[in-house]
Amino acid sequence: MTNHETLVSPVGVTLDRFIKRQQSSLPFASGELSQLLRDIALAGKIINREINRAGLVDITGAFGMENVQGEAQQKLDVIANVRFIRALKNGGEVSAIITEEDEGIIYTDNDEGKYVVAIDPLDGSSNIDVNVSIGTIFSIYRRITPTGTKPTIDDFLQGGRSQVAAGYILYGSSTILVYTTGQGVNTFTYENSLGEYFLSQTDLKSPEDGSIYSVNEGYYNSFVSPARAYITNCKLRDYNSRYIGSLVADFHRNLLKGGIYLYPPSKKHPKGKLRLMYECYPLAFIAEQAGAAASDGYQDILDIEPTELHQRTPMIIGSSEMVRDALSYF
Ligand code: P6P
Repeated sequence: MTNHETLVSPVGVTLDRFIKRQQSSLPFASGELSQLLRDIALAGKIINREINRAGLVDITGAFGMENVQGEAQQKLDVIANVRFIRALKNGGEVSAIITEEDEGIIYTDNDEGKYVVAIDPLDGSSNIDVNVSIGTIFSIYRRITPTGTKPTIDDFLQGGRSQVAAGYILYGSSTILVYTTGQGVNTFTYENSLGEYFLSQTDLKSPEDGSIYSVNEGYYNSFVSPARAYITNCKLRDYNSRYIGSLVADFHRNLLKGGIYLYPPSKKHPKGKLRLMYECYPLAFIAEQAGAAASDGYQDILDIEPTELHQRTPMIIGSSEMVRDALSYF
């Protein structure tokens, strides 16, 4: 490879430049979706800073920074919710939002906005205040109601295969943005000192098989029997058990290394705990784009008919061979 070629290798390009390059292949390449992806990336930078700073303020609390002390008192997931809503409202491309933090549809008053967004602003709530990886999950639809009118619930309940883009931001040892627009999965690593996301992997493909399983073993006895049978077999096969309690972190590790994550129906969550619109649909879109799979035990997650905004579903997601094997127990 000549020096020139190494200089133009895609890895290392900034998110902005990458989006510009991809725009020609984006559906409805009008620039609005590109701008929307930038708006989400910006909100991710702000949340990343809040997460890193909250601990500091908690410890010292005396920096006297304007209202930060107040914000630090608030739970970080509430701060994340406010930041994402503000970024999407100011961006102008989104006409409505649903979020795990609010019961109803949030209207941005940008009725000309062509897109609606479903978002879990900060997933992994049990880990938020104890410095364990957490994440943002987002799903983007092109609205089906006429622009210029007030969006309706129908704009959200289009079904998983109508997503035009989906992704997540993982706030871990480094902050990573992973998204797809239906042309493969690309990952970006955030460089704090430069305030930029840099392309780290293009067209990521997940290993077809693996030996990591992620499930809350504490609920073993309350899971449905097919799940118990599969989990028992994972142990008999000496699989590695890895469960962080943050779906984004478990999903990302399994996507890269090969593995399976399960949240089956249980006594406490007979329909499963995870939310279809802003946890399962987006991760299932990414999984399928990366050659992995996602099911509720009986059908692909992306084929589940949505009926309500905060609908829950069981989910089995990860390496295609492992999901196929797990489904043989259901
Ligand atoms: P449990 C976090 O609340 C979450 O939605 C996922 O991120 C995580 O995998 C799961 O719930 C943890 O749930 O019941 O095992 O604590």
